[in-house]
Amino acid sequence: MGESNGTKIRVILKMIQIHDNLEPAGDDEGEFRFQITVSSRNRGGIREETRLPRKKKFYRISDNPAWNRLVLNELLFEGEVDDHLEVEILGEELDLLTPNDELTPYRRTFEGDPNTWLGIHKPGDEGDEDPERMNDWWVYLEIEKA
Ligand SMILES: [Ca+2]
Ligand SMILES: [Ca+2]
Ligand SMILES: [Ca+2]
Repeated sequence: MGESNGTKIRVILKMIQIHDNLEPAGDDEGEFRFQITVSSRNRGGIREETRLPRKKKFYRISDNPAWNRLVLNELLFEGEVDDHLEVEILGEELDLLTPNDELTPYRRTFEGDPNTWLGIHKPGDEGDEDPERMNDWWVYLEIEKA
């Protein structure tokens, strides 16, 4: 096998921030749920799926800049990888009378030495093409050594 010196990491969704609640004007809060997949082609294939919220149907989140943050600190993955990790977060805003609305999918691929991935991946630290800085919502993702 010869692949025994991988790096054990934890992937944590620290916080999200909603900039468009995907509701008609005047409705301050959307009802959001998230489907998250952390995967890797290492170790014969890794796939960890998380549904948030875990215990209720949705989070109510406003897009008012004064209170549009939701602190989560949810562990999405813990395990050993060698040189590849993908994180996908699909957000859905629930509606009763019309089809649900979807947030822009968040997708990021990490490659190379996992030690170079460590830290908080957040909006605004990578210029115009920042993957965490989407038009309708922002993602704060932490990768730490386990
Ligand atoms: Ca809606
Ligand atoms: Ca709604
Ligand atoms: Ca970033």
